[in-house]
Amino acid sequence: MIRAVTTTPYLDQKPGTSGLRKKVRVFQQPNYAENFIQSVFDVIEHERAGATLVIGGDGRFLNREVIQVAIRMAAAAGFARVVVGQGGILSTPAASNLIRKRGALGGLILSASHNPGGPTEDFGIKYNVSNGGPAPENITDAIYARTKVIDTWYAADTPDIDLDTLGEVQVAGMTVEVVDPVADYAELMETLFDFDAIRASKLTMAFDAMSAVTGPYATEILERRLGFAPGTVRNGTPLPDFGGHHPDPNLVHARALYDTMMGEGAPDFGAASDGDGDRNLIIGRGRFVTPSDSLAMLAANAHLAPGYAGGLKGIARSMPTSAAADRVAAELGIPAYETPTGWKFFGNLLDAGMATICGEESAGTGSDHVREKDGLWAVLLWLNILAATGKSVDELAREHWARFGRNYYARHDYEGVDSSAADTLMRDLRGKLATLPGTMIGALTIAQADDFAYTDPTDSSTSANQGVRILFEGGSRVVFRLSGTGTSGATLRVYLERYEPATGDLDANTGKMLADIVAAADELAGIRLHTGRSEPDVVT
Ligand code: VG1
Ligand code: CO
Repeated sequence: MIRAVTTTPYLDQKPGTSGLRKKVRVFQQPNYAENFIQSVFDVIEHERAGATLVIGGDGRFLNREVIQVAIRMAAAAGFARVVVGQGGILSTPAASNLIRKRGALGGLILSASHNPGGPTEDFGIKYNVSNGGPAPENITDAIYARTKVIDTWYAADTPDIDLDTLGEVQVAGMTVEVVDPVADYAELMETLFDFDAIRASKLTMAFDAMSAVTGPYATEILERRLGFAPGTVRNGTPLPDFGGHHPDPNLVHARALYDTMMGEGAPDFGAASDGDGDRNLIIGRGRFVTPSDSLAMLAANAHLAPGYAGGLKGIARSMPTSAAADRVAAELGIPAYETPTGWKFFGNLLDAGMATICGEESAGTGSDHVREKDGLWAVLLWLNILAATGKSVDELAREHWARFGRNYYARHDYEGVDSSAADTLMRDLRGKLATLPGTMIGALTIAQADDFAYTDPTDSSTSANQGVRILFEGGSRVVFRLSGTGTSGATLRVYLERYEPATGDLDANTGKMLADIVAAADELAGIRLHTGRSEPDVVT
């Protein structure tokens, strides 16, 4: 039997950079999750009959409850099959892979990614389309429009299913298949990388799963299949509140890993991932690699892995990501693309075969093997490169800079800023962009200042207001934008970059190298003035 439940719209269900993210207590309001899921199903009304839907999440608080709701609603919506990860678990890249492998219409990924979890923290729902990637803006806009007028949601009147037992069950005429969340993903990784060479290299490593979704994936792939020592994977059990930690693999929240890698007796290689498994932090023994540099170094060496032996078609990066990858693309003689922040903008380039590797400064790297960024993929590509070259991370980094020059880079985040103060800051900045070119700030001359707009080369769709860029003469720059993934107040992100040519100072302190750009950023945007903050909350 199908239940039709009358509801009223919530007006705050606009998907952000990566799906709908809110506090758990917001999701616990009557009909809140149901309204959003029904809005997704309404937008795909003409395609869903007889189709397959993938469902899974990062195991955070509310994961199981919302999965049960989504299964009942999918049955009412006419789906023929739901494929769900055992225990409700699917990392974001594993979900992307399953959607592609099963020819699914799409998937619901339940995660707030790098945001903390637990009863007082964050939850999220994201819809991915049939290529395995996040729904593009025309679809997220349609979902949002639907949430504003929705009046009914539908669900099969059935009990919860057993999410922990592998196999198939029927829910009101729909098949629900509970699958091993790791198996297909691990198999895909074996096709891309030389597992034998990694095993034979006798490299040592530490992987911090941050009590989030990558635990089971990393344990299976690193410890079981690649033979890394037991205990290589730390915090390997997914917990609903991530052990009370912030599952964001950066130098602040993955501090313990950083200390291990900088300390006595550090292993060769260190890495961490985030809540839903799509990010990666890379630290070699004694050498932190910025995500922007990691993208460039992976692209420069990808041909050493079997999956990329034929070379790359192109490299794409988000606008705030440093230009290090562009230099690699130029040398390889392949196109470089600059997209707005968020993985949804890479999907068309990957589908069209225009780019092979993509990345973001926020610790996201991936390729055309799925349509999401992929934390463990980046770790395995690094391991493959280390095994193939016999070099250390530090050696590879130094050689890279000696060849391409170095893009010193940092991101300063001001979190929990009053929203109207943040809006005023951005508005004032946008208001003066036209007057900036040619002016000097300290010793820096502004060459160009604009608000980044993107036209997708495959379908000509446009996205405006994607972040303010101030480009200085000589290749340095500062970028300002407001986060689209936060759940309280505003987060101002200030991206700082300075290019030092191969003949320049390649082993300097990043803070020192960026000091004049930091000062210029404050002078340009009035950060102290508007936010009352003298220091960022997080520097990555
Ligand atoms: C942030 C990052 C962005 C990333 C997004 C989703 O967005 O800056 O690069 O794609 O998170 O990543 P924002 O709008 O807060 O800057 V995840 O791992 O949270 O899905
Ligand atoms: Co994530």
